[in-house]
Amino acid sequence: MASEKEAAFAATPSDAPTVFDKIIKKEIPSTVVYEDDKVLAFRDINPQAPVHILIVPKVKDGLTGLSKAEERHFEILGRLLYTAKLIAKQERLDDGFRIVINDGPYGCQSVYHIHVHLLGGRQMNWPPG
Ligand code: IU
Repeated sequence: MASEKEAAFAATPSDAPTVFDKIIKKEIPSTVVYEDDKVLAFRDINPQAPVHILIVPKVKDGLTGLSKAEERHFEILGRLLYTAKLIAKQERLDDGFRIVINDGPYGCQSVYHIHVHLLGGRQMNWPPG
């Protein structure tokens, strides 16, 4: 499998449907840990920590990445972060966790459907790579 960096540079930033649409529609299996009418959260297929969960809006509404955010996205952006907090509790990440939103090639974004990474279960390092 290509490295995340290679995948990010190979990805074409666009508003086209992505693999996440198929995961949301359950056309591709995933391990869902949380779902409501607006948000789906599932385990990352290539985990970078003992707990690595992606939290995605069910409707992209132009939000390919955070850099495309507009005022109409305030509610869903807040909901994504609040859901991350709920799942951190559900996963018992009581000693801490990390939230990541990659944006664009330099941010190592490979899927152009905004998503919040929730990482935990080990000591994180700083600065990040
Ligand atoms: P990124 O921030 O765009 O780089 O994150 C995309 C993530 O989606 C990355 O961590 C992949 O491992 C993950 N992923 C997945 O969980 N299931 C898939 O079918 C595909 C990517 I493609």
